Amino acid sequence: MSHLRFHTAGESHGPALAAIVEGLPSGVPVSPDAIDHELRRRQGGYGRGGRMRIESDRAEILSGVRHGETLGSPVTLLVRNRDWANWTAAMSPAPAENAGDDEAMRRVFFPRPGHADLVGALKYDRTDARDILERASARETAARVAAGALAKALLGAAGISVGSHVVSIGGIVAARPDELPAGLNAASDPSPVRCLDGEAEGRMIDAIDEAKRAGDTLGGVVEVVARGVPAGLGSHVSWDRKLDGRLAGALMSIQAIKGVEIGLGFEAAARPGSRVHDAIRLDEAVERGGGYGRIGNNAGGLEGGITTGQPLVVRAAMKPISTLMQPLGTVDLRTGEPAEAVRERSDVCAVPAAGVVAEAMVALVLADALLEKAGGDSLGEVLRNLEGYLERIRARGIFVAA
Ligand code: EPS
Repeated sequence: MSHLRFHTAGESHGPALAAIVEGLPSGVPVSPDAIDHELRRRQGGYGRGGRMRIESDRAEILSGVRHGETLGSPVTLLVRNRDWANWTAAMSPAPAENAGDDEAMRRVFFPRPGHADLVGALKYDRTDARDILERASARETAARVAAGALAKALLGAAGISVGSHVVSIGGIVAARPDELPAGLNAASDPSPVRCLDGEAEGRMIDAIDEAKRAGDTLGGVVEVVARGVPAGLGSHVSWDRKLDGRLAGALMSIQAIKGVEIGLGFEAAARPGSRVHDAIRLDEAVERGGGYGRIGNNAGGLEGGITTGQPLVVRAAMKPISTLMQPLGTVDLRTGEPAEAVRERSDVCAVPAAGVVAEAMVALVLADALLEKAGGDSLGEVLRNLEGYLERIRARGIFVAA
């Protein structure tokens, strides 16, 4: 991301998480309530553990916003960890007086298979895997969601919305409605698993209960849909400018995400081309596609690394969380002796939350691509640039139609 950049910092049980977002134009409306709404959505979902009863995430805006609008300067967001109060000694930045007390320091010597614990400890030369897992934790995604809320504010001003729903949990697949609701989050958020299929929802909840009883965890698949995306974001000319690659990279960077599909995704590999590609037709109603419509959207709104003007449809597959209450075998990092992996309080299933995180990452990538196409120093300038471009591609569609 070169036009909109962001960084996060913070440990799961440290004082706070932070995000710095750089590159937003001035004049983007920022409502603290809208950021906190996204943070609340991320905290929800059936299958979350005890931590979410401790946290009540809110973003403090430390820079870059004045009187409800961005200034064009870097925006700093801070999300405090309430659980920090219980970890001040174990996570103290200052040298600890009782550093030799492994229990009080909450040191972790039994790395969890599937987590960054072991390879992180090897790579960073740590014996206490807590030095790794605190940052590898999906708690970090709270900062991404706060940053994503700013990207959504920019996109919203440009007529682009980003929503998501859960497609499957633990192998239980939701029936896909013929047409996704226009207000996707309004339809999915009320479901405890953010799923549009009420029947599958019940079975997903039962499966999460069953996994919890068995000391196990469940993964699943989420789908993100962006509407109002103009044709022409991203580019075909170089590998690192292709928007499908940028989206896939951003989604794969989310903790526990192991696969990404765009549109028909892997299914396309099994079909002949005639049943994959979306026929083109003139359709003046398709304003953001320049007057060109499609029969179907198997492409998921992307062709050649460029948006088509159709809804963008991307899915991300999350593996089951690696903290198991019935732990797998591991070794003691101090001695190499066989052991059981650490049992830390954790979630059974965080797939509903992963959808909200995936929305944030998609929004950040799209906002970056929008600024690349129609960038400006103020929101007004961005919107004028976007409108000028849309006018040009619309005129071209009408010309061909005439
Ligand atoms: C996580 C373990 C759990 C989750 C956490 C991610 O935290 P704890 O160890 O404090 O119980 O709740 O997720 C969050 C705190 C969050 O905000 O999403 C892990 O190890 O990845």
